[in-house]
Amino acid sequence: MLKLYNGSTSVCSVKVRVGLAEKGIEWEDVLLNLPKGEQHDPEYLKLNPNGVVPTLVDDDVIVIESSVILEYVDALSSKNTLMPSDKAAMAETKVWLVRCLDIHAAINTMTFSTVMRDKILANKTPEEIEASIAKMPIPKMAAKRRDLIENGTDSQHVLSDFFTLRRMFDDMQAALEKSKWLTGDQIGLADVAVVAYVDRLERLGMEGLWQERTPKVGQWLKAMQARPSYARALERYVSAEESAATRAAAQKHWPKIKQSWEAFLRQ
Ligand SMILES: N[C@@H](CCC(=O)N[C@@H](CS)C(=O)NCC(=O)O)C(=O)O
Repeated sequence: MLKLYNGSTSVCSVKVRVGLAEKGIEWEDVLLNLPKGEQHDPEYLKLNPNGVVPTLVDDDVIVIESSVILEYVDALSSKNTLMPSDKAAMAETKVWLVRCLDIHAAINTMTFSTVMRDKILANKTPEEIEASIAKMPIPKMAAKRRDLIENGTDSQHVLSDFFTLRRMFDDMQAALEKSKWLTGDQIGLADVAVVAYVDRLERLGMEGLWQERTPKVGQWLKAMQARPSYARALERYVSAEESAATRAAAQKHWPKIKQSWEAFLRQ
């Protein structure tokens, strides 16, 4: 059986779990405790030298990068094919998969400049924080984490990632004005790849980012959340209490984010 090294609430883990559930493929979870730093264990680094989840192990094949894993999983069986067969839709899908790298970075910024920062500052000493950052194998990621913890929502990353978010919402709105799903009338790999990121923003109480300007994003999110794959990939990993606590913790950040977002949109 496929083995998925992943994190219960990690967005790119959710993304792959949604894909597996949409395909109707069973998998075995190996859940890593990310706040504890299990992704930096030397044994795990042999599977994923980037020190991140998810990693898929299919016998002797090791696949990293959530978008690549999604394509791999889709190719495993011809049942519930997610990659569109239409050439233009296929190209659009691949562009969404590439864009996920930037989208992930933006979602990481919104999460770590707000609730994760609060959690880290409340539970770790400065020495412990530095020690966990020092274990991150990619210097660029470590520098960003340090910056988000030092500066929170004042970090330079928040403003620069607004650009990614605005383009994502605008392009989603345009696509969803044409068809029910991002690349056509059937759910596809692009929908599966993006849903966890938008869902995370909603969990952070940031739905105000799309409600007025790009309302199709919210309708699409609801449609994705109503699918059985969402319950299989997300709800069974995160309790209602945990979700409510995250939303409550995020609430205090929204006024500042809203103000900066509106200023950014006026530019
Ligand atoms: N581009 C990678 C990003 C993976 C990634 O950053 N994963 C996060 C969780 S969503 C992680 O493992 N973070 C661990 C850490 O920050 O130390 C992918 O899509 O697989």
